[in-house]
Amino acid sequence: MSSQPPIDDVNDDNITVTGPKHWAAGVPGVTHSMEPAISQMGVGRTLKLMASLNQKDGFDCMSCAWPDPSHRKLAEFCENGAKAVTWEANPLKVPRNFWSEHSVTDLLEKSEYWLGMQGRLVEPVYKRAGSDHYEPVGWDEAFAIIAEKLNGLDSPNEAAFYTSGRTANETAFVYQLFVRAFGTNNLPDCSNMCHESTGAAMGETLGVGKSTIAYDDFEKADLVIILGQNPGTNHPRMLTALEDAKKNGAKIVAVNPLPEAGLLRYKNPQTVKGIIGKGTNLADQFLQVRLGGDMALLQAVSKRVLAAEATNPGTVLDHAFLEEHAVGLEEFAAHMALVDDAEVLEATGLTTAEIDELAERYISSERVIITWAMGITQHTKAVSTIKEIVNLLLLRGNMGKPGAGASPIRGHSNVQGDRTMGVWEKMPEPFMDALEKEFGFAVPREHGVDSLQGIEAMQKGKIKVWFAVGGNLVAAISDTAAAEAAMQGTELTVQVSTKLNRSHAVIGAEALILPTLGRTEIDVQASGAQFVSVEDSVCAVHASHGKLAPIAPEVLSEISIVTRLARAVLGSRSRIDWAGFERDYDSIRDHISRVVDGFEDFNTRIRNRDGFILPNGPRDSRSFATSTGKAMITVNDLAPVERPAGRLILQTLRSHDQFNTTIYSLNDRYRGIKQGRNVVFINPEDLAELGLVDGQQVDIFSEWRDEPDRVLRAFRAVSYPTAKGCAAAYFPEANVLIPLDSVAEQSNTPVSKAVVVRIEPAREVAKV
Ligand SMILES: Nc1nc2c(c(=O)[nH]1)N[C@H]1C(S)=C(S)[C@@H](COP(=O)(O)OP(=O)(O)OC[C@H]3O[C@@H](n4cnc5c(=O)[nH]c(N)nc54)[C@H](O)[C@@H]3O)O[C@H]1N2
Ligand SMILES: Nc1nc2c(c(=O)[nH]1)N[C@H]1C(S)=C(S)[C@@H](COP(=O)(O)OP(=O)(O)OC[C@H]3O[C@@H](n4cnc5c(=O)[nH]c(N)nc54)[C@H](O)[C@@H]3O)O[C@H]1N2
Ligand SMILES: [Mo]
Repeated sequence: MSSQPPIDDVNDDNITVTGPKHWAAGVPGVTHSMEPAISQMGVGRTLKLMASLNQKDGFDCMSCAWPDPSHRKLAEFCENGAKAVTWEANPLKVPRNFWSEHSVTDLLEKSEYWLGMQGRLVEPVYKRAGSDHYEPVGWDEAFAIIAEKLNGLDSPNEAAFYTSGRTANETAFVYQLFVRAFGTNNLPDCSNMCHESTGAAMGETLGVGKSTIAYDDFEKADLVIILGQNPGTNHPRMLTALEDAKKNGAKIVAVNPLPEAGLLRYKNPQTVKGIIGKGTNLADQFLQVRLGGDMALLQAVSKRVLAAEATNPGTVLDHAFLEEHAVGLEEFAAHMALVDDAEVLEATGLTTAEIDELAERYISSERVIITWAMGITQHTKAVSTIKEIVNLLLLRGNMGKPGAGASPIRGHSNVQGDRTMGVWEKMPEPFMDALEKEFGFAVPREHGVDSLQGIEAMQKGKIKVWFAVGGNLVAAISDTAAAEAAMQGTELTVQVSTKLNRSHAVIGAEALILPTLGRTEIDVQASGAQFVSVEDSVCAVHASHGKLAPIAPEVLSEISIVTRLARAVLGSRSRIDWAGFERDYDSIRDHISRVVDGFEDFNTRIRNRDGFILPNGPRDSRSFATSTGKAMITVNDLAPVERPAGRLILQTLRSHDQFNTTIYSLNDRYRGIKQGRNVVFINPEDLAELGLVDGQQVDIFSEWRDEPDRVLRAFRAVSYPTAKGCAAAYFPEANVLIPLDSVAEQSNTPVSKAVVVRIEPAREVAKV
């Protein structure tokens, strides 16, 4: 299919490969984080920022949704948080002559890395139909252009309004309110590509799509099982919580096709031992599972739990819990009896002894937490796999008691809060009723499009306007070529952004870029300095106060942009006090307190230094708002990932130096890669079987149904200890390989962790 977007403009001969590291963080982590910050921002700005990062009167780190402990350390941030902050707070600006010097065609030739390095966006720019250049435009004119376009559509459903998970609660609330007042539920967001499978599985089985534990539960657990997650890179502060859990006697099991550095050993930069010592061995058991093998593994463990109960009746299952709070045990037990051991071994690539050991650990632990992230959610059987996580936990009552529960670890720092605030194409009816009651307009009830359906609707010409608060959809979603063509077929695209990315070059006939303040910056409105709030992975809501002067006086906050847009688009059609929202964010919080469950008295409680924790039925009272009113043990049919002969299963993942589509550097220190990203990690036995050698240039073909192969050319094969039959390459480069309709059942999430690929020697060697 069509060619790949430009990847790094580097000479592939510069790539150095030294093999995986077995420990994470420690002093190198700290120096790695501070060096770029100090060199890009100077000592003064760096110290000011780092001293308030994740502190109670400071701002919330925008890197991930890992929660804050209530006793915060002086430096409550990690290497990758520091990178994210530096990336935003670097005072470099995109200069005005940039727009005349670089055409859109020119920007299409640039890599994500180059685009991100151009500095902060500081003025609105507009690309007219027929022109190949953006040009500066005033704010009022920009809003007028959008209003005219939106109001000229045949139906509000011809526009879609995307959100990336950095958007704060207050912004998300006014944004969804504007979109629904405009008349559509087309509110796709990055969750659709992220934890959507989690929401679907947990919502159905537990009645809540969020973590059922609190931060302190980690230190109370006997066993923490980490499935499909790379905390050393993506949630580095989680390693401190795991270390604390270990100190209190917990055992840790990591299940992953890759021996990720942070899962094996951790050197805590906050302790002397971490700085000069060997650090803490984290995983007591490492299970090198095959891609997509987790569902089989979970079923095999549940089968052993049930077998142990049969041998010693009354001693293994938590009968009191099951009788009072759960349904479905009998059907589940009957189904587990049919689990085929040979099929499990094939799907997981593990040995019987390894699975027995995990089952024994589970049975002998009174308090178990299971955490997971993208290694679980981005598979065809993701929703079923998460239901199996729930099943396993329920069998022994690991729900709603200290030190136990299901803990999806979120990605973007406020992706969970955005959902709570109503950013969802299919918000439940009670929320819509509350919104209607509060604001007195007819809220549209027809479900909107998710991210993938948005692309498909563009392909059919049904979506003509794409508006995005943050994010980089064309780079983040599957099948880059198809997604880009779809986006380029729209009439108007609008990006509200801090920095340039590919989505500013892959645009509709007309396009606008609206620069906005980031979380590090002070947001002053008519009533004074404002703050916003976020919700972390364990449902804790707290305030975030910007600390730096805005990058430029013309740049508007996201709330200013959304409320001014609402006024321009809706005019006298809307009786909502948008100007009042902009003037004082407390007025937004007043409405939220009446519309969103758990936010009563929001303005008072958000001013507590610790914020507050949202109610959670399973966690607080073992109550489950499901269709049966009980926790649901479910029956799910196993369908392991099939690997045709001579093919590999490829996962796409993050390097240590990127945040999603933002590339901080071309290195991946923990995996021993420097100065390049065009690599594919392959097990040495697979390399030999394919007749390839380490370091060879290869082409990667993705085979899907009877469609022509998708291809990624001139990648370097890296011999790496990944599970046999399983390869890995970096996202977003490898997204060209993921077919648009390869999606998780029920959640419609792209299957980014299991692409069937054929790997061949490169037809041409990369340009030097
Ligand atoms: N620094 C930094 N922090 C981030 C991000 C970032 O890009 N950079 N992104 C944020 C976002 S939005 C998210 S969603 C999270 C993502 O956090 P992660 O989910 O940790 O991110 P990935 O890099 O996709 O890593 C997936 C992990 O799952 C493993 N895996 C893949 N497939 C399977 C499988 O089938 N089974 C099992 N058991 N394991 C598997 C991979 O080997 C890898 O270790 O991180 C957030 N935090
Ligand atoms: N193949 C593959 N694809 C994946 C994944 C994968 O593992 N593999 N992971 C998926 C996941 S988990 C996710 S969450 C999505 C991510 O998808 P997105 O959320 O759409 O992508 P990001 O790269 O996080 O968006 C980065 C952009 O956000 C803008 N930005 C940054 N800060 C701010 C801010 O404060 N305000 C505003 N308005 N804009 C800001 C910047 O312009 C930046 O370039 O990607 C998904 N795609
Ligand atoms: Mo994510």
